[in-house]
Amino acid sequence: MAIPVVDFSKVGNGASPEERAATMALIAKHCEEWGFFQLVNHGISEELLERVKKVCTEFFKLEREQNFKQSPLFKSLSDLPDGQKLENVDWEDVITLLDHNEWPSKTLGFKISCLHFRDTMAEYRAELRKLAGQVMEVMDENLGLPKSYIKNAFNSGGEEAFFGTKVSHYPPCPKPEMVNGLRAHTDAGGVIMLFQDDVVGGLEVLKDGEWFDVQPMRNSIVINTGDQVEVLSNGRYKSAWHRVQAKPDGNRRSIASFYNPSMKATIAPAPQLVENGGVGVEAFGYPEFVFGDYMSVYAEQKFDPKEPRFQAVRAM
Ligand SMILES: O=C(O)CCC(=O)C(=O)O
Ligand SMILES: [Fe+2]
Repeated sequence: MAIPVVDFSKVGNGASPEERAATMALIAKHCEEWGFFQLVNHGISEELLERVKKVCTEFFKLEREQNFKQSPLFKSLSDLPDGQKLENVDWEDVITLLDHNEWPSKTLGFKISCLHFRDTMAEYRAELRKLAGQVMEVMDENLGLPKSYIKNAFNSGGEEAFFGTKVSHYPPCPKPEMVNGLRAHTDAGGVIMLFQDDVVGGLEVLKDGEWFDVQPMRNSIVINTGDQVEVLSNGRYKSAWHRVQAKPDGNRRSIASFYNPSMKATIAPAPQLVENGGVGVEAFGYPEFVFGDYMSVYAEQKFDPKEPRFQAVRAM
């Protein structure tokens, strides 16, 4: 079974009321049952997406590939005796783009290709930030929350929401059974938008105790919800476990954009979603906390179950 696909144009202005209602209901169901779905007709131009793929591939080849091949990780894997598995590492090359770090200028010279990378990724990030806003509004509506509820919660605490983009490559792995591409985890933050490789698969999501492929689909955007949406929705939208398998062939490109609360934002279940609102959220399991505190716990426990993280942050 493949993960669900949603035509996002059917929630937009051009859709009939019936089409819109049906698509909104589907998105609600996918958020509740999967925590993962793919958007097509999401409004981001094919031309931009093609450029993003090109500059990211070029960037990896020019700036990263050689280092990866010379990394201690590469050597550890080739030295590892058969039958063993490398623990606590991921077969992944990562750079992260932020608002004030649109490109990792410290590591790069002023090559033309890098300028293309920076400009294209800035354009892409602006589009993805808009898409995050639209997806959050759909979730507000489906959860019966006022418009912009989730966005305002993430932007609380006197700081703007965090918006980061992780550009990953999972190079072909000579011994894929001996290392993970990316170990299983749930995402800490809010709404995650993934532009994954058209061809090379490897991403899997856990549903009802079974792992499912997140099937590559040309120029689609995969949406998943993180731990903070689980808390805000009072458990209606659970963050799903996912992982990436290392693969023997092909270099998998995957660009994950995270729309997360600001570090100072206070996160708690929306009062509208807590039954018998007067009793207090503690009784229902999800704590109220500052997101920065959650992140300090997550930094130590990313690859562990989320429930102890909720417990830890409750005690802070
Ligand atoms: O690379 C991928 O496809 C998934 C990345 C991911 O799950 C993450 O960075 O949290
Ligand atoms: Fe993730």
